[in-house]
Amino acid sequence: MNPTITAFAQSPDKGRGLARDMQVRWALEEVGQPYNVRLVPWGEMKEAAHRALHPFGKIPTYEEGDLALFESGAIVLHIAEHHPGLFPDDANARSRAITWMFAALSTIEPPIIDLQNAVLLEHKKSWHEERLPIVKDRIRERLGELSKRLGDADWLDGAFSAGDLMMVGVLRRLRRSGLLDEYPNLAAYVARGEARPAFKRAFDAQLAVAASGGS
Ligand code: GTB
Repeated sequence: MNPTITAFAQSPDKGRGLARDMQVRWALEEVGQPYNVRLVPWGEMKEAAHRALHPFGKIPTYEEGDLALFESGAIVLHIAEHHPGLFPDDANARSRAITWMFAALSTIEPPIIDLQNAVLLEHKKSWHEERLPIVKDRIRERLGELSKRLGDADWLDGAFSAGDLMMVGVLRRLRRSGLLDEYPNLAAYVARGEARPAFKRAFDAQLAVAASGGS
């Protein structure tokens, strides 16, 4: 049975692939696993039926038989563990790929989310202009370190893995800020991820939802 994921019926990004079902779609496309999508309207996101799947009332979720998961990282990990294509065969290399997934979500992403909150939610605060450069510099610190580690390599640790998928997914959220362009090797890394056929299929599927108005 094909898994079913949830996604925004009306995504605020209008299909630019920034909502987190994108990473799940991308992982499923990488491993060639067909999937169904249940679109969740805003009004239903916090209702009991959806909260039974996602305690925090968000997307994405993942259902496969009697298994129900939430958290995009956990879902991508599950997909990578059960299909060839996103984890290396070597056990140590696999653990390193998982380490990069965690690095994406727990080291690189938090200051990026902080910037989004600053721009979207705090822009009218008296201290906004003073705080913004501090928030941006925290991101620069992490990007500088990541950029050094990546160097001239195509991917973070050998072949493309679920670690790269999660990292590219996180870094894409920076595009509008211009910060990514300060690190040409990271900008090229993201472009390499976006050029993968599986990424394009996932992106187009998400865009099609926006184009149809979420019906
Ligand atoms: N840690 C969880 C995960 O990784 O799965 C976070 C899940 C999450 O934040 N989901 C968001 C959500 O459902 C969508 S992805 N929000 C609805 C709510 O909280 O009520 C975050 C997101 C939303 C919108 C854009 N955008 O429009 O650009 C980008 C990212």
